[in-house]
Amino acid sequence: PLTDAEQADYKRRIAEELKAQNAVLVAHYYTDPLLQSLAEETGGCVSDSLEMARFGRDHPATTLVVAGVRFMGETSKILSPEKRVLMPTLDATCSLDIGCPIDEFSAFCDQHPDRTVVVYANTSAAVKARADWVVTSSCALQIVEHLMDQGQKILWAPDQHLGNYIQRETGADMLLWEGSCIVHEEFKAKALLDLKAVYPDAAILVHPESPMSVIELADAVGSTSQLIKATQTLPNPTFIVATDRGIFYKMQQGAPDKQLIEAPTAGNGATCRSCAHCPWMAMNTLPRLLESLQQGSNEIHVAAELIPRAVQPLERMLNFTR
Ligand code: CIZ
Ligand code: SF4
Repeated sequence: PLTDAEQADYKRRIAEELKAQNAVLVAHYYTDPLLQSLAEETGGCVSDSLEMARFGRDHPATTLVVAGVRFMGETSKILSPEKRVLMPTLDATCSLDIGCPIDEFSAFCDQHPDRTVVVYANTSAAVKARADWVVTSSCALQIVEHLMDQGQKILWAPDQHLGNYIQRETGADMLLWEGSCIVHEEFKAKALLDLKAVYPDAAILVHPESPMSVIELADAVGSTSQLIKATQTLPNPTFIVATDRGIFYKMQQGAPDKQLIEAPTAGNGATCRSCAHCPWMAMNTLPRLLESLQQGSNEIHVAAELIPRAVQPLERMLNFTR
């Protein structure tokens, strides 16, 4: 780990590079608080994947530095092909993206030509290019409702828990791909109930990538930005939070008097691959960020033939949620 002095030095040098290179830093809520605070201090943005995409597209900088996982960098590139997109690492992937390879997915779509293809943002550029709509957890419910109102049947990928939740809420006809997030699927209902007994005044906040048994215990279910808002609007003094612990930085900033507690997972680091913190988000560090800027390394490229097709479902989402 870096000392306080080293952290400050990295931040200063990165801020200088951002300025010199007409670059802006866009960080996800699940990244290290050091990166989130740096994004705030340098005029960048800290948000969920929907607002990261919009911010990057609309910002005048010629280089976007995306701290998050690979699909977020790719989405930025698809929406702004003329901009240079750098990432602290290109190895930060996502179990949802890995679990939905394009060949199998495309074959699945071909078997169900009567269904509108709706994919979560956590997918490759090729999967997006095969989709009719891209959604994130902050807009998935409204978009599925909209499609249902039009009488459409849906093919949903890749997160089965989010898909199940939306199906239950809307009653839409949804055929689900069976992917999952290795962070959220570890939250455990029984242990959560035990913890709630210790904090009876607490509200339980759950991201819908979690299993249904955990969602059923929630006082509020929502995307990262919706859960942050819940800590500011619900009267409870305490919140038990079932999502990546990176979110505590912005939650505590917006609700400084509230007590925030991590929802329990299966076990400790020995038994659980990803106890409330995404191992790929954690690959984003200050030294890697500085190196990427200094060397122009880890630039995101998306195959030119995919961009015109992948941009359509993304713009549909951005226009729908404007
Ligand atoms: O789990 C993720 O990767 C999330 C919540 C992405 C997003 O939509 O911000
Ligand atoms: Fe993917 Fe889960 Fe990590 Fe988000 S938290 S990037 S869904 S593995």
